[in-house]
Amino acid sequence: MADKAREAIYKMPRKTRGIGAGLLGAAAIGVYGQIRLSSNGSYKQIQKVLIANRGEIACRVMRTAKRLGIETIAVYSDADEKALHTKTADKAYRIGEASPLKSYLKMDTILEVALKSGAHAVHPGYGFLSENPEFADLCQKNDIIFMGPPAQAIRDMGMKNTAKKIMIDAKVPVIEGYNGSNQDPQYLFEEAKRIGYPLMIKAVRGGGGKGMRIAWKEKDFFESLESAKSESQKSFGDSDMIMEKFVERPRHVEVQVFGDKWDNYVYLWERDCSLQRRHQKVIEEAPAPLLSMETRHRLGKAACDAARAVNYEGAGTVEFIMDPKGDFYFMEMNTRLQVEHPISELICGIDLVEWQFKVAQGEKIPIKQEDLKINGHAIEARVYAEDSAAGFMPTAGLLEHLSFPTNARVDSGVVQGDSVTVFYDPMIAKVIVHGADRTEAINRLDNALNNTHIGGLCNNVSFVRKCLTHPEFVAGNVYTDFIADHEKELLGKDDKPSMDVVAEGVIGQLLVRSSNVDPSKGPFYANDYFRLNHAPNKNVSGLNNASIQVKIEKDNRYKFEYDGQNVEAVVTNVEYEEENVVRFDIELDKKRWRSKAVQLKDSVAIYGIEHREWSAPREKCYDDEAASDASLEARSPMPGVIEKVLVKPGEKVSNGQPLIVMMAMKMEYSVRAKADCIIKSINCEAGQNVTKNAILVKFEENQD
Ligand SMILES: *[C@@H]1O[C@H](CO)[C@@H](O)[C@H](O)[C@H]1NC(C)=O
Ligand SMILES: *[C@@H]1O[C@H](CO)[C@@H](O)[C@H](O)[C@H]1NC(C)=O
Ligand SMILES: *[C@@H]1O[C@H](CO)[C@@H](O)[C@H](O)[C@H]1NC(C)=O
Ligand SMILES: *[C@@H]1O[C@H](CO)[C@@H](O)[C@H](O)[C@H]1NC(C)=O
Ligand SMILES: *[C@@H]1O[C@H](CO)[C@@H](O)[C@H](O)[C@H]1NC(C)=O
Ligand SMILES: CC(=O)N[C@H]1CO[C@H](CO)[C@@H](O)[C@@H]1O
Repeated sequence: MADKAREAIYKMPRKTRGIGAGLLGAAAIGVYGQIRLSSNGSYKQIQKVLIANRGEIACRVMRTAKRLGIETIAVYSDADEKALHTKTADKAYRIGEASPLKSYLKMDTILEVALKSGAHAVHPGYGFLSENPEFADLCQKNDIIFMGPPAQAIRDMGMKNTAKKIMIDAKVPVIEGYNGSNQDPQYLFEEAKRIGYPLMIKAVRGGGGKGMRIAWKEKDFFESLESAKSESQKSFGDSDMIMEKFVERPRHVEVQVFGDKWDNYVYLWERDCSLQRRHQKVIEEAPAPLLSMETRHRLGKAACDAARAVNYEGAGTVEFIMDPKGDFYFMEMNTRLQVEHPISELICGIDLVEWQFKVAQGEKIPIKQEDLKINGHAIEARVYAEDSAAGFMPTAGLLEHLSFPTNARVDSGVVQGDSVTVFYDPMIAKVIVHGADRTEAINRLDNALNNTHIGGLCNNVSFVRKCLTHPEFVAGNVYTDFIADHEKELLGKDDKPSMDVVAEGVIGQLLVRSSNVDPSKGPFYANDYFRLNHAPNKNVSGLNNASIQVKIEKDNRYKFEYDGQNVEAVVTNVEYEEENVVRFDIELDKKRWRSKAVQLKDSVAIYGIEHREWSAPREKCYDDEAASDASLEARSPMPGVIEKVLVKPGEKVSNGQPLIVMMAMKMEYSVRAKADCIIKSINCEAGQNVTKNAILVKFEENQD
């Protein structure tokens, strides 16, 4: 192909490019910007890809790359030297220290690795550099394909003001708000009055709920503004804010779109991601429940209009806010592959990462819009290391036990024995299922989560299951405040577990301990099991360390007392899987079920009717300050870095007032006063690392 012909195509208006290139034949495919050409000018495939990310998404991209015969290059920080993504790649390069700023966000270092390793393309995953136009440019300048949209599309969509303007021009529906350059707080306050409350204050460069706050009432305005600004400054190096009317009972509905270099755009239907906590998604499903096909097509078309308006290429997501009437408004476009992309893959029967490779190589989108049918229903649950009951605080620590269901798709970047660290997102896995319809998908996911066993680390598996099986969720009545509105049912503590739960706990402890009687004897478990019969009275720990005395009689009959009642359970089919894992059937009160017990370092985890860890107790995930006197001190609820100290010794503070701002796992958290009091001393300073439970502030007793 003569250079002149290529030049000609390149200069054609975008809309006609496809036609021009079509006339000139296949050899012309490799002409635009980033596409690599072999020396004779013919089109060259991506044969080696560097994944500029970590964790589950790095592993997920590698899976498709390997299937396509593409060589994979990983980069890793010191904290990830032994991580799954590092081990999975064909080659891996260290890029720096654990902190993202010193590794996964270092553009030059990553580019250097790409050049050194001969990568043809860089896949940025999500987060980190995925929506950084400078990085996209940098790759392009160095003749490396950036597997995302053109830098300009990232820029347009990254600046919320610009994005909104482009959407208005493209006739995509948007919502009322303030998007000006005057950032004077008093001016913003006046604008907020005009828009009305509740009001959303968002970082211009924000995303993923970072740098965003809702001011419910006028009196919250300045605190919310300050907090959003500081988080934005931290995350994006920019603190300009926009404000919007906050739609009550809104749904978060987003559309997966795809564009190629040939002016083709398709939508892969919508996802409902309404179930959120801390503005971050917990459960996502596709398609969105209770929408008419007519609305679905309108959404899809609006999303393609949005993508076309910025000359989008590759995988992207257009997010809409939808009111109960089904009217929707453009929120933002995420110019990358999303965390929840698998549910779209499942209902469309495609591999989005494969499409990314194709489109990045200059190929056309392989399927036409009219052939993209919705097949069944898919749901994804995000399994996090977090303490759902304690304000969804992220946790960190060792995954002492980890086993995943075999009847679901599980995208994860960790294995048993790995740690969840404070440096990165605390997501452990995404558990994804597909069903013929929504009901079937819900049941499958509940079952899959029942078989997602995590031991030694606080996690939200039980919480997610409660959401999933909540009657309102089952009915499809989802909206973004769902979790907050149903907090009581979803997070309420059951002080008194059922007899069944206690029975599996008690028996599981005995069985798993007996397997550890003498490990040197090898797996002759029957013997150990028998030994219990010679010492019929055993104490195990019950709830809150109460001791429960268990009598073991002939025929594997276990007797104990609970809550004033005599309990008698029969245990059968005991199977030791590994040295620390035992499965068994329990028969109690004409009921029979199977349970699993795992011996952890300081406790026994039971996965049966419930997932529960029995003492000798580890530290609780987060002290709800029962242990400390909230009127005398404020403690750090998690390990993290002190961001800002807002008070001084001698200062009088009132109940609820923020005292300290800290960052942990990329989230900002305010430590607040739990009573009216006077500050006695500040026991930390900005920039300092603190451990969980560290005393941050001490109070004097307030005399008035
Ligand atoms: C802000 O939004 C209005 C419409 O609501 C639009 O006319 C204006 O151009 C936007 N300004 C900026 C700076 O994006
Ligand atoms: C239970 O006992 C352990 C020591 O065996 C102790 O560390 C822990 O604080 C106790 N927990 C409760 C709730 O009493
Ligand atoms: C075992 O449990 C019984 C009954 O709860 C209690 O009286 C006894 O003190 C316990 N023994 C030990 C060693 O904890
Ligand atoms: C969860 O799994 C356990 C054991 O595998 C089983 O006994 C229990 O019935 C299951 N619960 C649900 C709701 O599926
Ligand atoms: C503080 O924590 C960071 C990570 O948050 C870690 O890299 C650093 O070594 C810690 N510094 C100190 C003094 O403990
Ligand atoms: C270990 C842990 O934090 N589990 C939480 C998961 O969610 C449930 C809510 O259903 C909480 O009660 C648990 O504390």
